[in-house]
Amino acid sequence: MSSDLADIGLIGLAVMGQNLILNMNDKGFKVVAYNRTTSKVDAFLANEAKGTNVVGAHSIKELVSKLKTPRKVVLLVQAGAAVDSFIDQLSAVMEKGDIIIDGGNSHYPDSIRRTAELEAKGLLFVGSGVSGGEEGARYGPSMMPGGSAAAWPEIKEIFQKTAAQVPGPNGDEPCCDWVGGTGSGHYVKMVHNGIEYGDMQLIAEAYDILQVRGLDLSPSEIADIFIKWNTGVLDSFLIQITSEILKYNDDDGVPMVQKILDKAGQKGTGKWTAINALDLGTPVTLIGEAVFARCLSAIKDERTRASKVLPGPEKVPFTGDKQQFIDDLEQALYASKIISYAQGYMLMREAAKEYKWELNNAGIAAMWRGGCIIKSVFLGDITKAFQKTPDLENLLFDDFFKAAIAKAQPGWRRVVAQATISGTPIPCTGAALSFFDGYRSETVPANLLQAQRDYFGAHTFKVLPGKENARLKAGEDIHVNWTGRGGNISASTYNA
Ligand code: 2AM
Repeated sequence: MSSDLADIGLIGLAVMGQNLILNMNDKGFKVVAYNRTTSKVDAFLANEAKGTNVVGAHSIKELVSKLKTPRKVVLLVQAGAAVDSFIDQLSAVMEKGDIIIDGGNSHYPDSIRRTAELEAKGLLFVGSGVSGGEEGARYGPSMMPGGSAAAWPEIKEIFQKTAAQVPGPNGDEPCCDWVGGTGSGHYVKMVHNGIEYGDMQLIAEAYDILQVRGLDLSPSEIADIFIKWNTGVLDSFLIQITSEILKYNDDDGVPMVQKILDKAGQKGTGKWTAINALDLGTPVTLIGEAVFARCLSAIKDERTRASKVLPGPEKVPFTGDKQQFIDDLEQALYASKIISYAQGYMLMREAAKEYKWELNNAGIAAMWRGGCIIKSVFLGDITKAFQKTPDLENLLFDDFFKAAIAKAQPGWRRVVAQATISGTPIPCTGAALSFFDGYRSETVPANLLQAQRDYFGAHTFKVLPGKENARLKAGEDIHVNWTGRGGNISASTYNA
């Protein structure tokens, strides 16, 4: 009898859920399917799941009764109230040690709360980012599980076999590993999406530099450049699809990309990443700029009015060495991408401190190597960097990336300069270079900011080591009476 029991249950028969079930079935696992609207269970069994080992359930009780212990149920339902509703229903009939996995697009604070609530009842909870869309779910997504650590050995085999596989030195490696503690799976998925915003915007900027305002190349010519780049350090899914997009023509032969309204949408995960970066005080400038670039794109009517009244530089045909400039641009894109991932890891490092996670840094990059939108060869190099030095302070300190940035730097600067002169907006490429220049600076002009703050608000400052004297004492909060007028009171005692 027990051999008839299923390995895992899944609730939520939208396309993602259906595809994940079929994927798990292909990998040899027996899955029970359930959905709020139970007619979808019957329809699924009669159609997509016909001839498979998938079984159906028409109630939560039936679903739970058909599972091996410890029971494992994946939720792939709309984020928010639906997740809480199913967690309530499941926890009423599940037993100690059973596992609920939320594979939807939940915001990580919800996953932190749910883990605590379920662990208090003796159940285990895993919040798992699942990336790769419908195609990924069907043939191998990137899966980022985190939460109750005791759940991992129980779900590891199913998750790692269901996930995308990428070739490694010792055979195929799954794009799924344990991320860390409660909420970290959905957190890392959120950062992944933020990084995706950055990668896309960087590619869009390179395209813009190559088109009318820069080298004046056609979409098809730009596609050829991207095809070549896709064989080098930029080898990635996004570069590949961009080349395919740029080659795609409408029925009249006009490139489709030239007919698409330049207003970008967004669903919110990039914004969440940027907000979290602000909350944690971490300079994740590139993702922030990528989100704002979409916001700026969205005010098309206002931009159209501005374009009529705010002149830019005269268009001057590019006279330099075109191939050199294209090579420079490749390096600028690569260097900016390194900065973006370095910033993403800085954020995850801060979050790990804040939420008391021990994050699997090498594993995170490894999970993103396949199955998801940001998959790339480059992520293999990040995996190696963190395998070599698990507590690497910053990706930019790794020898490989240090050398890569050093090599890219001259071209990167030429591209930023050229784009600035020609009036081409490069919010992310430019922000990346400014961040790099700030990060590598022992001295930044924050001394002046502190002086200004002290001048107008008596906010005090600390003395620079080596410059102490009787007036400027080490370790003290110092206030100077800059004008000779008013009092000597500091902002800690005086709130104007
Ligand atoms: P449905 O088919 O019964 O609408 C994606 O929308 C998935 O989330 C679907 O399986 C959908 O179930 C489910 N879902 C959305 N909102 C829900 C809710 N409030 N309660 C239960 N399931 C919900």
